[in-house]
Amino acid sequence: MERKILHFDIDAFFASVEQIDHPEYRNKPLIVGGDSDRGVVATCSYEARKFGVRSAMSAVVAKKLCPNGIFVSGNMKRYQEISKQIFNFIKTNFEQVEIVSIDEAYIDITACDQTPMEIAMDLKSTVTRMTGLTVSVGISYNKFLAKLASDWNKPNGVFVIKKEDIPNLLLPLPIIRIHGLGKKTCEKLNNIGIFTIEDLYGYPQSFLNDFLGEIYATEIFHRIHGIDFRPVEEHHDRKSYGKETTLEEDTTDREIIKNILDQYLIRIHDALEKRSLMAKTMTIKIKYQDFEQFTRSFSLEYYTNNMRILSETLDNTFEALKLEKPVRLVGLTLSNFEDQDYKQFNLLENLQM
Ligand code: TTP
Ligand code: MG
Repeated sequence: MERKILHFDIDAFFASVEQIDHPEYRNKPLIVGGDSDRGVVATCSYEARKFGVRSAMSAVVAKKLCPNGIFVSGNMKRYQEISKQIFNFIKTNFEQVEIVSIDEAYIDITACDQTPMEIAMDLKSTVTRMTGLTVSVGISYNKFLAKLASDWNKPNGVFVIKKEDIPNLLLPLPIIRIHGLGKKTCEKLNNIGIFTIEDLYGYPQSFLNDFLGEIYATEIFHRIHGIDFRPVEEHHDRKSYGKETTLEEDTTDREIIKNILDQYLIRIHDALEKRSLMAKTMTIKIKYQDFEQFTRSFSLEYYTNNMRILSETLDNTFEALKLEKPVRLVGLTLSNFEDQDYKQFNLLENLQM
């Protein structure tokens, strides 16, 4: 039976929360995260996007593009609180929910009585009533297409992708729209004249192996043909959570690197919170300009999900790390998990909570 999958994504999440909490920011180009000149943009309002400002861009570049932009450092606690409120509502009302980030979830609505469009409209209006935020919703028969659909007419959009829309709807899309295909891989493909999904259609699956490795190549090849078997999974049985990225420009600047790691920690911490997990081991990964790479790990004596302890661990591990050459890639992983329900009494943690 064909599945019905809904993808839910809050519009300009951190920036929209700031605009709700501070009416003076409304309808203005607002940039969250660019605290200092060394800062990195976490997100920005749609008003700022008109100027080309984007997530993960340096604050310096953002300021150049949008000189009248208002920069705020953000309030992670508040974003987490709102995220929890929304996802608690969703989890209470739907059986099969997979929360994938602080503002994004998949819901398997195959067994629901209402039509997908009714569900989408109800969900959108309830969340807006509850929080003042707008969300975009995508509906399709698998996760890849549902996510593509929620992105289709953001902000405040709803879009349905049906079987008969494939492949025509996919063909003209630039390959960067394929969820899972990174910026660097896209650049490499662009360099050999592949710009759209249609361009990729001319090649066999094995062609992608050189770029992505065989297993991942199969998955991406499926996706461009509208196939995605991944189930909506309530609990990820993962051994680690991590995030890494190739920098826009290689750098020797420790502050830039630390800033990125700090942002990753926030996101990874959030992912653990959502799954009631605590971690013991933190690993920083660095790849130099010449592709030499190394990792530095630190294991605590106890499991924790306390942000303050995790931040200190990151500060100390990073402090001890020597950078000898320009860096092209930075990554952070937390591993060695335990479920919060099995949390042992820990004096240090209890004191710091
Ligand atoms: P996104 O959903 O990717 O972005 P968004 O909600 O701001 O905008 P959109 O309307 O396009 O969905 O990410 C959710 C939040 O996660 C975002 O508000 C801020 C945070 N974030 C970062 O801190 N760093 C990042 O690089 C990205 C992409 C997001
Ligand atoms: Mg979003």
